[in-house]
Amino acid sequence: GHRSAVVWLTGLSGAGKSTLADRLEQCLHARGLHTYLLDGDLLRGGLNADLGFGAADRAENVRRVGEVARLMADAGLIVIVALISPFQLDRQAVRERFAPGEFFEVHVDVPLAIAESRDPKGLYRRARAGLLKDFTGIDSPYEPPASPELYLPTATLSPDEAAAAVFEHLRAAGLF
Ligand code: GGZ
Repeated sequence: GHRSAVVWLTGLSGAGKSTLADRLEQCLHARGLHTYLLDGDLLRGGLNADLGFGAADRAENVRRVGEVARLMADAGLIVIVALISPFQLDRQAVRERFAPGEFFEVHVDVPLAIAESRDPKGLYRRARAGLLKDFTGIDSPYEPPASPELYLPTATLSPDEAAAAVFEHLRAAGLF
């Protein structure tokens, strides 16, 4: 058996959250651990299809995903969340729904210029052109975590290295 937990990946679009989340989930599955991945980009097609990208809608997005993560942790899962979650206050409110040692905030950090140069969906290009409003890092702020459980600079870490760092952190914390 293993303890339940939430691994909350926060960072810019293009920082590598979804890739890291996928690799981490593979690592955990390989060890027989039970997980569920909540990816912001995918949830916005269903559970959060009614929400946009203004500050109030992002707050509701983060709150809702936090509550779903709470339920899944109650069911005994290791929940991986990949959400930009740009506002310190919203992330703090989610943290308070969990016990100490149950919530792991991971700052997936990349310089804006690198995230922008990746731009796999052309979103930064559209935001720069003024075609996409309220885009994080362009005309909407990202507030970095003051004291995350883990800091991962993904400009200098490969996805596998980043996933291994999270895996080792969870093991060192006694999760499994
Ligand atoms: C930020 C946006 C925006 C705006 C669309 N700002 O990297 P992606 O493309 O594939 O995934 C991002 C996703 C962000 O959704 P989140 O639910 O994680 O955001 S938040 O936690 O702030 O509520 C991005 C895409 O949606 N996307 N428009 N304006 N990202």
